[in-house]
Amino acid sequence: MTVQRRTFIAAAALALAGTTFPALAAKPLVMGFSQVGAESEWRTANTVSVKDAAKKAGVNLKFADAQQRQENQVKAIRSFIAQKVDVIAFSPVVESGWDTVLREAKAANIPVILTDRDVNVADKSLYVTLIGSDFVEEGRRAGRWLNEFVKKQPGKTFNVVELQGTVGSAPAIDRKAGFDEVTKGNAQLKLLRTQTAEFTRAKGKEVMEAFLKAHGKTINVLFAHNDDMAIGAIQAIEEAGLKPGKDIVIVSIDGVRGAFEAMIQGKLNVSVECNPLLGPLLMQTAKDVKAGKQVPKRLVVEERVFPAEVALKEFPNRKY
Ligand code: GYE
Repeated sequence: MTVQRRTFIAAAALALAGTTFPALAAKPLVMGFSQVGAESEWRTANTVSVKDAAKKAGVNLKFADAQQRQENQVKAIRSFIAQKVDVIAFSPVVESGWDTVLREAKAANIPVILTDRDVNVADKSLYVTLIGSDFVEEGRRAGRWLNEFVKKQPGKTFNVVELQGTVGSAPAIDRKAGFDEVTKGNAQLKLLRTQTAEFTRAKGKEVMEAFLKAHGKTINVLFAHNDDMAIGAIQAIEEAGLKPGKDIVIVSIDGVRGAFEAMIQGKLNVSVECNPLLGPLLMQTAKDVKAGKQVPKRLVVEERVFPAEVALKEFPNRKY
């Protein structure tokens, strides 16, 4: 084939693409995504959801794992700015300390979408929207379940220990606030200890061991800010010769598969759902933002409460 003929065919193909198949010619949206880490089952499901949704939506995803460190997230965001991505999305490990880097993104004209966790910035124009759960409401739901539970044993006082999530993170702050709000007037509940276990199983076990050493059988209730810490604590409780779910009532949050398994075995009493499947809504929102559409400042996902009694029936329907 001559050079001229080849050029002609290429030009004709391009013209065809431009007219008949515009999708082939369109440039894919490039998204830089900074993930918190891989600290929990929830986080793993969230990562899978984001990656799968990007593939399905034809979004070119640049994924960075921050290993639970804010400085890694700041670095990743700066590198996304340098690469001139179309949209930056991230799940901020903690709430504060984002003003400078978000101002840099704004100066570069790159829209920022928050997923899962909120930031604490004075200038709300530094991000377009936050897609995720209402963590205060999740904390309230955990507290309300506990209020109902203790009501069935009037006159009895319940000593509570609490495992908090990552210090300074939106879910740790908000879940505690929601739980405290609905339980503070309950004279049957007494908070013995509260400490962070960083949303991980290993830390959940370690901190629960310390709680048990200090307070032993006097602990009646554990409130864990996520299922993974509760699952770690269950091991500690069993190793101490006690029955999780019976000797110590356990309330946690997320509704991941591991929690359902623990509930089916009678070791966990309730898990408040937190939906990690944010990928499809994130991709749609990114496309809308890029197309110049107005999007709501807050997009909240629907969630439920799963007490142990329904765990077996609900298990086959669970997606994470
Ligand atoms: O509950 C926990 C994870 O930010 C909602 O982070 C998320 C929380 C989730 O590590 O398991």
